[in-house]
Amino acid sequence: MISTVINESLGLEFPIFQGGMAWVADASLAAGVSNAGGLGIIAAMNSNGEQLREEIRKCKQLTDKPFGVNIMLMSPFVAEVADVVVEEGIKVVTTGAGNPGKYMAKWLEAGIKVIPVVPSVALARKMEKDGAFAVIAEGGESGGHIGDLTTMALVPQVVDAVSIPVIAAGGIADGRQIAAAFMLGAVGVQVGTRFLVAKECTISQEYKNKVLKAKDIDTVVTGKRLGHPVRSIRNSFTREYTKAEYNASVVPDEELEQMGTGALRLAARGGDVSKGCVLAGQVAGMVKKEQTAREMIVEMFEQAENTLNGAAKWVK
Ligand code: TUI
Repeated sequence: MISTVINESLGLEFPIFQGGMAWVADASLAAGVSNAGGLGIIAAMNSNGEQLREEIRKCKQLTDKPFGVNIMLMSPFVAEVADVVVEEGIKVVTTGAGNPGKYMAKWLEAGIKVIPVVPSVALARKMEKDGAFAVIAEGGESGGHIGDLTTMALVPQVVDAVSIPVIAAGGIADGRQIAAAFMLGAVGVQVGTRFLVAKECTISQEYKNKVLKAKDIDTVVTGKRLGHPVRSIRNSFTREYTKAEYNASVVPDEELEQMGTGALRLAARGGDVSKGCVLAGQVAGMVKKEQTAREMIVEMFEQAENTLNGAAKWVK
C-alpha cells in the first residue's frame, strides 16, 4: 500500500488527483475517480457560477467520497465560481493558469484546502506563504496550458523550496512514473491524459480515439506567441494555427486568439478532432486502453509499489 499525507489528510484511498481538465472534467469523471479512491476534480473552466453549482450537485449525487473543483484563473467567470465553491461546501480547490492570491483568504476562511498548480519555485513559495495546503508542481509534459520546466527539473526544486506537500503532475500515466515522482520528493500525483479514456469520461469517442492512437511524438505546443502555450495532439488545427502563429506580419494577435477560441469544445464535445483542439500530454503515446477509473488507479499503484519495492536492487 502506498500512503502519504495527501491521501491520509483528504480521506482518499490513493494519493492521486485527476487533472481539472477544461471541457472534460465533469461530474461523471470526477465522481468516477473519487469512487475509485482518488480525488476527482470538476473543471470550472467552462462554467459560469450556476453551471458549476449544477455540476457540483450532480457529483454529490454520484459519490459520497470527497471531490474537488479546479478554478482556471483565466476564466471570465472566475469571481463567481470562486464564491460557488464556498457556498457548496467544497473541501479542496485546485487552481491553474495564474496566481490565486486574490481568492485565498476567502477560501481559507471557509476551511477549503487550496492546492494551486505552480510552474515555478517562485510561485510555489508565494503559495506556501499565502496558506496553500499543498502545491501541484506541473511540468511541461502535460496537456493543455503549460509552464517552461519539465517535471523532472521542477518537482525536486519545488520540494526543496517549500515545507508543504508537493504533488507531481505532467508526464504521469503509469506506476513507473508515479514511483519516479515519489523519488523526486512528491507525495502525490495528478494524472490527466490517462483519464481522458476512462469509461466514466464523457468526451467524444473521436477525442478518445485520437489519444488511443497517438504516438510518442504526436503532441505539439501552440500559443507561445500569445503567451499561453498549450500542448495538444497534432492535427489540422495545430498545423493551421502554427502557420498563422509564425506569420506575425500577416496574422494579427486578435485573429490568432480567435482561432483558438472554441477549438477545445469542438473536439471534446463536438467530436471534430481535425478542426478542434485535442489537448493531451506527452504520455498520450502510452495510453492504449479504455478502462474504468478504478482499473486505472489500481493498476498504476500496483505497478508503483512493485517499482518502489524493486528499486533497492540497484544499490550494491
Ligand atoms: O491550467 C492548466 N492547464 C490548462 S488550463 C486550460 S484552458 C486554456 N485554454 C486556452 C488557453 C489557456 C488555457 C487548458 N489547460 N494547468 C495548470 C497550469 N498552471 N499550467 C501552468 C500554470 C500556471 C502558469 C502561470 C500557473 C500559474 C502561473 O502563474 C503566473 C503568475 O501569475 O505568477
